[in-house]
Amino acid sequence: MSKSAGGFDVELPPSLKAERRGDIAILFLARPEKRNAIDDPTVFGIEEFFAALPDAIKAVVLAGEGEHFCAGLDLGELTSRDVAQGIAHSRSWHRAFERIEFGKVPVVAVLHGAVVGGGLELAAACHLRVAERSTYYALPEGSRGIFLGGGGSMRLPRLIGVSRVMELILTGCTYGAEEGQTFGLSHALVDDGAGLAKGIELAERIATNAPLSNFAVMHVLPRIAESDPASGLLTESLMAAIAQGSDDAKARLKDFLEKRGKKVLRG
Ligand code: 1HE
Repeated sequence: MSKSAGGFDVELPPSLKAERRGDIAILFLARPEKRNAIDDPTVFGIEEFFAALPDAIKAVVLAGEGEHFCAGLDLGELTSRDVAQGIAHSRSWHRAFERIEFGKVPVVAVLHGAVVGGGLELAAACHLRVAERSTYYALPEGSRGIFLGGGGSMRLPRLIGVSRVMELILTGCTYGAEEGQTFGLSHALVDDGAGLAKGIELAERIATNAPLSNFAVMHVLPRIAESDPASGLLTESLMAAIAQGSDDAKARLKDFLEKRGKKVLRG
């Protein structure tokens, strides 16, 4: 186990660091000297980390060290790949990011500074995004002569629509943190330096949910949303019955009915 694995039973490259805080894991992109650009070892490290998460971990926070969340693909690696290697490389990103999106537990990304190219694709694979005010978003693929390769063509249109993804790539424009919040790239917008605490707060809140509800949100809800309505509604009914039939749900409902459960209060 490498020193940077933070007690997790996984070998991490120097570009990743993990920490554990109770039932929350924090994974840092830790290559600030290259603005957390994602090279092959980082992609494989992300895949391994999420595949090997212990059952005791109930939510993950993903953040970046240094001034930027992530400068995207390591452009230095690109020059040496032929077409077949390019496909294999993109597929390796797909595998790694699927481990996040359809992994064991929800993942909260904490964004600041540049969230560009593959960095935005990585953020889009997470379930919630907290953005600090310094955050800006871009897809410079057009100017680099490349294309999305980390699942962004699938995930980003779901967040902001095909039209805005086109705008980002065709014009090379950037969206600031406020625009990102309005367009649906982030769920929370916080002051600079406050992102990690907010991300941990959300992860701790997620960790108190019933695991089966979190599973349904991660794995079933997105599939329902892409189903035809009849199949989607049937799947919803099946999932609802499975969830409410669990001992966990019964205990939580009993707690509420016997005045022990938390009320839903605005705050
Ligand atoms: C890098 C990379 C990188 C920085 N690959 N080395 N991504 C991009 O097109 C973004 C390219 N990066 C930038 O535009 C800027 O670096 C930033 C705006 C993110 C940050 O600027 P700054 O002034 O803080 O840093 P810097 O001086 O530009 O970079 C510091 C070092 O990081 C420098 O290396 P050094 O050896 O000269 O110190 C940079 O070369 C290095 N660096 N970004 C490699 N991306 C699955 S497909 C995904 C497709 C994409 O992601 S396309 C988008 C690629």
